[in-house]
Amino acid sequence: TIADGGSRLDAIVVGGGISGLHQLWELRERGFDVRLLEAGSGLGGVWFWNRYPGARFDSESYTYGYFFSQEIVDEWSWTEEYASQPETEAYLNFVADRLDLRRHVQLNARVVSAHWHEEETAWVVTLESGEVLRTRFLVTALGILSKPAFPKVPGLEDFQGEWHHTGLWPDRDVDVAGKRVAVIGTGSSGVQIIPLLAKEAESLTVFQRSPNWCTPINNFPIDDVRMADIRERIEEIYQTTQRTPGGGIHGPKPESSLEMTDEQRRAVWDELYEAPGMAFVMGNFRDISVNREANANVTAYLAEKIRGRVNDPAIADLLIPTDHGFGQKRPPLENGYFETYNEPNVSLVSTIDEPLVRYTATGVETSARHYEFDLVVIATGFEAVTGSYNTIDIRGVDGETLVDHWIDGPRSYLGLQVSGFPNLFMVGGPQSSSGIIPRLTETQSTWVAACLAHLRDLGLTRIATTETAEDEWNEHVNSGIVGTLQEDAESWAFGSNVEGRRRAYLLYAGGQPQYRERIAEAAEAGYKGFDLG
Ligand code: NA7
Repeated sequence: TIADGGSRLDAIVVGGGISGLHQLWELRERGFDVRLLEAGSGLGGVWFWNRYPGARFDSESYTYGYFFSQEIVDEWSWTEEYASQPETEAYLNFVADRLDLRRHVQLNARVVSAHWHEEETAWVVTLESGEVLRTRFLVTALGILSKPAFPKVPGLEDFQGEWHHTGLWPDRDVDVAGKRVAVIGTGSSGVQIIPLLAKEAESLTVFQRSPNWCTPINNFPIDDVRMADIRERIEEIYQTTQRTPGGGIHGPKPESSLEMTDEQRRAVWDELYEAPGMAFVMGNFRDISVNREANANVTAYLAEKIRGRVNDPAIADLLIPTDHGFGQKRPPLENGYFETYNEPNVSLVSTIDEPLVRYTATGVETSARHYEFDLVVIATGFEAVTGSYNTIDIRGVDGETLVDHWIDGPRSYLGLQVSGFPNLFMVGGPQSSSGIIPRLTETQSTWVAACLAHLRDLGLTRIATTETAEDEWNEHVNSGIVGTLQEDAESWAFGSNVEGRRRAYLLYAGGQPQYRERIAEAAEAGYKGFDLG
């Protein structure tokens, strides 16, 4: 190990989700003295915290899970094409046990600060408990959607009923039967939980700010025969995930939908609408994501689907987005979502027409009236990507804070490092993420582990990216999004779901294959853009 006495670790990984666990394994395999710090009382990250009813993958279970370990592939059987939260949480715990990762894991270890000490060439990491750890390298695997965002509506502390954020759901049954329930927010989380709450609640009131272009998930069970087939094809499946922009099995159709007749493209869309998972979203014609006319056609097709599934035309109108076209922001996948609004106990309130004013002791007041609730479900999403970084006091060279460095939006080189923050690596950080996150972060964590091994081989202890390299990456990331249809919509990819948050692009629009190529090139060129010392 690099350790030269004292109690300094070689590396600390912050975050015990699917990305952090893989990073831990990579570093441990290469013989580093590594510890993983996790704020929660269990492993799983997103799949530990988001235990609300209906939480599940909308990418295929076997494309979300790990490919790197033959034992895991051989010994784990997924039971559904799109696994539910309990199954995924169990999977990640199985992985931790099977690969003997737990002895490097510290749970209930919330990091409050990480300060760079140049004279020690080390990060000094302080936990909420007051415990102080020293490490040569620090790797953050904080998750892109992990810091819950709340509506800026006052008075939650006055509400006498029960309330939960979907991203902080308690580890117990929440009693819904016979209750008057509210849901605020209709993104992926809202769309997953709403149909299930509607089945049990006495009444369900959905507060919607913007509707989404939801498409059916068409989930199905995986039996032994299918699981055996998946195992047999695992290498081929993996290779597909490495070629598609989103890291899944669905890639865009190269044909132009505009060159087809209306009947021809409708036939394709009918098929995709019935197909499982992200087929409609990621396996659609390439031109719908870049050409406004092509996009308007598919958007009209989906509006018709919504009208066909919702009995009351006025409600259907409310559920049809008018502020963005299909795919301009990440569409939720649904199971019976639209039909839920045909149920007599379900009502839909637009917070555009009727803004939320405050919570009261017994419910919620809007600009129009007061509603009484026993349970309020807050499904307003997350302070995406950089939100989780803002919860830690991270200080680099000369005490500069990361918050200050990112005041005008995130900046990084390759989404891996930030100038002025030596020996700090991000996996699943800003300016790198897109698509199926584990497919991205596995590339990053392998890269980071190889980089640290390279430094060790050369007897070096410090790696820091330059401002020039950071400027170039910033330019590359931002020029990739300017003028696109995605840029023309308000979504969490720009932080727009959170009122008052400065608009800045948080993701990487170049696709996973290009990203992989870029970071591999930098490493092959002797860690171009980094100063090694
Ligand atoms: P999302 O997708 O960010 O959705 C949050 C939802 O909450 C969205 O409908 C927001 O409306 C709504 N929202 C946010 N603030 C308010 C206020 N103040 N009042 C009413 N409604 C509000 O988060 P999710 O948790 O559903 O999903 C996150 C990701 O997880 C998802 O994309 C998948 O990748 C998995 P808006 O559209 O901003 O007007």
